Amino acid sequence: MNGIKTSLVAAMLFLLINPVVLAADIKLELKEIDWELKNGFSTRVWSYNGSVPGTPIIVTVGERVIIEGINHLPVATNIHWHGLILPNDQDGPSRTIAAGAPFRYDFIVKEAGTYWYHSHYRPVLTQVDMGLYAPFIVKAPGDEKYSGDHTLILDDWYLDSTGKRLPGTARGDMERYGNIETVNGKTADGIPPIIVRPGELHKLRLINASTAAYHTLRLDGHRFRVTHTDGHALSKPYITESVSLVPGERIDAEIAATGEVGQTYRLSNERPELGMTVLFKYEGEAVVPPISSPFVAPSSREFPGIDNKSPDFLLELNSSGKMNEVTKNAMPGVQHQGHDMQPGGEMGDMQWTINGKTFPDTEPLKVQVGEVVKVRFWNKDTRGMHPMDHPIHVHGAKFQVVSQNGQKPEREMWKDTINVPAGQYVDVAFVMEEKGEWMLHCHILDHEDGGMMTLIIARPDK
Ligand SMILES: [Cu+2]
Repeated sequence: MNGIKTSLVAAMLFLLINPVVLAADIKLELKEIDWELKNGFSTRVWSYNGSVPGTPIIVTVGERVIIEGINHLPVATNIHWHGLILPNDQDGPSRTIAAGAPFRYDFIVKEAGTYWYHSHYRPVLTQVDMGLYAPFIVKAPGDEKYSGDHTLILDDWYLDSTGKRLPGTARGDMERYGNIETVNGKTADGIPPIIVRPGELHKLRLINASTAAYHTLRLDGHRFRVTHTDGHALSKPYITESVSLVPGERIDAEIAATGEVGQTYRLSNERPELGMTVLFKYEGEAVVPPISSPFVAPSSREFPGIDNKSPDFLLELNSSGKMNEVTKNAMPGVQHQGHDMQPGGEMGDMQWTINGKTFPDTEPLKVQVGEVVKVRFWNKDTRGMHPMDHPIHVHGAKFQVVSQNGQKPEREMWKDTINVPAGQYVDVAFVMEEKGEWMLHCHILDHEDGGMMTLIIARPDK
């Protein structure tokens, strides 16, 4: 009895001294497994907790997240919390997890939205292509009112008929593209259908984890109401027939269930023959009245006067025909693990540059914490046979898209990854909230590993 009293007192004292913090404890074990993409068809992958995608981390805004784990992979790695604003020393690229080593991350999630986590250890292409990615969902108040809240994480794989990884690329390009496309690690009839009743309102959280492939999705007979881009709640949600996602991008969209009971509708990208199709099956009684949207649009967050500010930095994106060290090292390192995997196509001959240089020789952007910074990404990569778009991703900040090729966007746009089409320029503006060295790079991972990356160095004083 006394023992119980003592431990109760101890517990109360503990609570008095330590304020109660809602904390999510996540355990992650990185390991190599065989993963079934559909019935009877498997491939060797690297995983977080034995699945691809890895264990989804689902938390609420303001929550403290403690992630502990161990790396059982035969290689070093790290984990990047893509899109989250957090202290620099809690983000992947600033700390390496050696093969066999334990790790711990501890941070507070500041903003609701759809994010993801993935390896950022170079060659990043190898690690993400092997399956090291998973959703990171920060729920907002009201999300529980949706009839269904579905995270769909998109990827592609280049495999032979036995599931063995093929070198190179399935398309006649330099980047690594697959011949099999997946939703949540499953392809074709391996993808479970979404069951829908008329009148329901479903939320889709779309994440493009492909290393190079772009995906444009349509849902037969339905339209998307886009509420978030890259985890940012839109001040003006909009309705569209299709949604496009470049590598690294996320879109949250509502689907109003206006179909008919007994019917099935297909959500597919532009290459349904590769297996990226989710069936929406209508079953059961209609919901009357129809579910209305719980989404509350925030007010505008545009930077005042940003249109007229001239860019603080100009980053010219380009390519040239040389090989860099990361690219050279990527292939032997992977072959050593016995996967016969190589980076995409002829990437080994290419160098992808920012202002004529490849990482780590690129010039960093030196900025002050809290100051508004405007950057122009200018894609000069238009030469010859292979003009390339470059989806540019910034760590540690969300940016306002100020203009695209000199035109103000149709509606307010905040993102952490933006496509910069070949020959065009995009102006963005952001504030770094956390000090440290943050990365800025192309999210076509062949290009990132091939040098198209630099640092944003944020200091309290310049
Ligand atoms: Cu690129």
